[in-house]
Amino acid sequence: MTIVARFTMDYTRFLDPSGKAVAELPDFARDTECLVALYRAMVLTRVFDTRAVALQRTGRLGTYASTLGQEAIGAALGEAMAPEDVLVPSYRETGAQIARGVKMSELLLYWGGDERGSCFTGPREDFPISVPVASQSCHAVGVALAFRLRGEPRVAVSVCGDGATSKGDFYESLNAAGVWRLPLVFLVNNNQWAISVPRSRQSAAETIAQKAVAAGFSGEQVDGNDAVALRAVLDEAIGRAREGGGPTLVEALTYRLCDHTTADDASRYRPAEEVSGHWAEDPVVRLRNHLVAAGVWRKAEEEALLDECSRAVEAAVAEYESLPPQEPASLFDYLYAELPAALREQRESLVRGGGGDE
Ligand SMILES: Cc1ncc(C[n+]2csc(CCOP(=O)(O)OP(=O)(O)O)c2C)c(N)n1
Repeated sequence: MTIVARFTMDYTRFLDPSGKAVAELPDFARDTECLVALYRAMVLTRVFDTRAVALQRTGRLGTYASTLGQEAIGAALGEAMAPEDVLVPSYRETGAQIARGVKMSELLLYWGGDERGSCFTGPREDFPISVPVASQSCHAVGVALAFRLRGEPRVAVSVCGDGATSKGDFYESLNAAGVWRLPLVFLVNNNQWAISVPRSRQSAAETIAQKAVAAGFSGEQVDGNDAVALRAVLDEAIGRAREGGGPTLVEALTYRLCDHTTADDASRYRPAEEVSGHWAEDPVVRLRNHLVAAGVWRKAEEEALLDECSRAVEAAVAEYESLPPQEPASLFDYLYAELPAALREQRESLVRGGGGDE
């Protein structure tokens, strides 16, 4: 017998759950300002998230997919991507979107059911939130192929959950990205649950990262609650993609500390002890402990930051709530360059006040 292939999967962690360094920190992490920037981004995400859930609970937002427990992923991705790169997100990338300049009021508009929330004033070429799971992996392949054809040194990053990696779209995207060696990073937020389906029933593979092996490129795991590890791994994967080294699959191991969305009640399928155990891994507390131990973060800084974040979030809420509602007919305006006849009729009927479907 001849062995024709072997593979290993790396796992990266720099900070343990208490915030203590367990390996020599990467260069960027020796600059405490850089770590403080990561921490600030994580706290802003959490403050926004808490407020968004409260808005939904009081009937001021349609629905919302919280990112509680996954703040390190968004913050690190936001720092690792260059402005000219393109983010092709799922619905749990609030942190990365804010870090890339999507306005919080736009995110609220989106979750309030308003199309204008997907028309970002900041990152104009970033994709809107994708609710169909894994479809955004295919879109990212198209974006990365365009970069390649135009000879632009830009990278596409698609983000999805562990459940999405069971979809054909995901496998097909990996395959195409591998064959064409595209400048593309697949980031998987493995938060252990796809609504009520646990990771163990999602795939028999030992890691999700190893799905890249079958597509001919490298995959790796990273502690998804360690912002330093995420930033280091994503920097490397994005840098490699930019320099022509092809795609990477990064599996970030984390946990969804919240319900799936505000329409879900996770206590019906998830044991309370499982959730409380994972609070010990809280990514925000982990980085804060590290900064406090390094002597660069004190109570005063924390209070000032919370105050600053609350004020920014309240300003976004005020902006969101002050915008007059969208015209109902705009429902027809964003899918087709030219409306097919049947939809044109419906649109006209809606404008006339006939309810749209006579
Ligand atoms: C194509 C498609 N099928 C089914 C759904 C319904 N759905 C919404 S979220 C979800 C689970 C996704 O889980 P995962 O990919 O792990 O992401 P997470 O929500 O945990 O971040 C499903 C099945 C959908 N949105 N799109």
